[in-house]
Amino acid sequence: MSKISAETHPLTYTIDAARGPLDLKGYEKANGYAGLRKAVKDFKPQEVQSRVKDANLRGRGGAGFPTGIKWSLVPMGPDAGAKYLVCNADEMEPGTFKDRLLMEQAPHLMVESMITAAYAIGACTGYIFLRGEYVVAAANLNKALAEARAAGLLGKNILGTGWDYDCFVHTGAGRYICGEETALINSLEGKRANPRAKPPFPQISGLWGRPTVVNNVETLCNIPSIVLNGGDWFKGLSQGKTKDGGTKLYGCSGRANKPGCWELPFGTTTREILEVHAGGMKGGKKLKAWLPGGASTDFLMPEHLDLPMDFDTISKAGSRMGTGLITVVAEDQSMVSAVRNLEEFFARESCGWCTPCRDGLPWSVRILRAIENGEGRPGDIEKLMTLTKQLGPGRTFCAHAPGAMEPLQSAIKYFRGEFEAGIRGAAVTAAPATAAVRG
Ligand code: L3W
Repeated sequence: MSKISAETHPLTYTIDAARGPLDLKGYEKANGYAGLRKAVKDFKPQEVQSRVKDANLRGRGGAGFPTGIKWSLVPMGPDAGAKYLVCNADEMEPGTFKDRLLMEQAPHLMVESMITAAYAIGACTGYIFLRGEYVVAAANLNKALAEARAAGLLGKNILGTGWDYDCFVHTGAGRYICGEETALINSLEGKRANPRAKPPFPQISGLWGRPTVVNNVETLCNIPSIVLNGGDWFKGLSQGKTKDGGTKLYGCSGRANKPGCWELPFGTTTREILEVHAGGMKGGKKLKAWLPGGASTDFLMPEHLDLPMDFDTISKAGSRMGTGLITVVAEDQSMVSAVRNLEEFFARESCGWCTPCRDGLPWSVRILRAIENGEGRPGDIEKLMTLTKQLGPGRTFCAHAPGAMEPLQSAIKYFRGEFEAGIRGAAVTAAPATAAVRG
């Protein structure tokens, strides 16, 4: 990896700088709060929005929606009334741990980002909706918020602007579905975490029915340096590897030698992530398949390793980049077992609000368990394929079940032979791919 500097690795630089003292003093020494100070001194809120739009910052939570466009949908002006900024820090996607690192190791970056983004949309209150198990992050963030409050960076008349804003940590009670933005909003309101129908999008009607922006941790943490350095600088960080700008916290887990998370130019290839940063496959095994970013994406194959990891390229290859933290499966691992494990997770985490998701996911688990034990019945693969359609996009309230069907449909597509082996009564064994590679 090239030398870490604020100009080339804005997130890692801050993490490294904060690693000594996590406190306000240490953060300010590393140019902390300079982005916020510049925003309130040099720019009107809409000008901060324009800067973020120029940077073409796309959401890092999994969907890649342009942040500047999301913000521009929020009503502005003196009569706009109460507005909220919510940070989606309910990081629970299997294999995804990038936001935890940011919040634990650079809590003031999160706080500065929550203030700067709130200034841009004119929010009166911010909430960091934090995964309940992230106790170290909660402690560090609460300490950083208290320090910022004491320094006049939060509260009344922030930095003499006349603008009042405060920000709070709200810890979740442990449900994956709270990462879906409208379920998160219901949970924040004290209701059961069922997703709401969209539209209306939260930017128009969100928390307490008021305009609300929900952004991911990593997305927000890019804001201060974009304000400081501008959109062209941000776009240049991807070094021409892709048309999307910036760096990305990519990662790797599964059967790799050195699982981890690294800030790299957007559009870095998976081969580089796996072979250079994660040290290759454990025990010299061959790579069998990989998930690009969390469990709710389609498996890709070794033939896809040289594609740039960006939203559009990975979509064209038949999957989604998602969170960009890959999970690798080795040649001797069973795809049926891998998928059964993932579907168990999704079935357990369904909120139960709509029937296809509530009943369809446990059904897929029962069939997969039978196949895994060599007790599958003729027609089971077809039943699974039907489920992937019936739980697919447009059939459910939110993206939970359609996301859950992605690893299943792609595993059957590429490794149908392994599923068939479980139906004939044979024990499940790892087998080579049986389908042609897409894209
Ligand atoms: C205004 C429109 N706003 C979309 C906004 C929307 C939201 C953002 C993305 O799921 C996926 C999911 C996971 N006018 C808009 C609009 N927006 N159209 O854009 O919206 P959307 O619906 O595309 O996605 P989503 O429902 O937010 C995100 C997948 O990412 N994922 C990652 C999961 C990550 C975690 C985690 O722990 N960090 O769970 C991985 O693949 O499955 O499909 O703000 O309001 N017309």
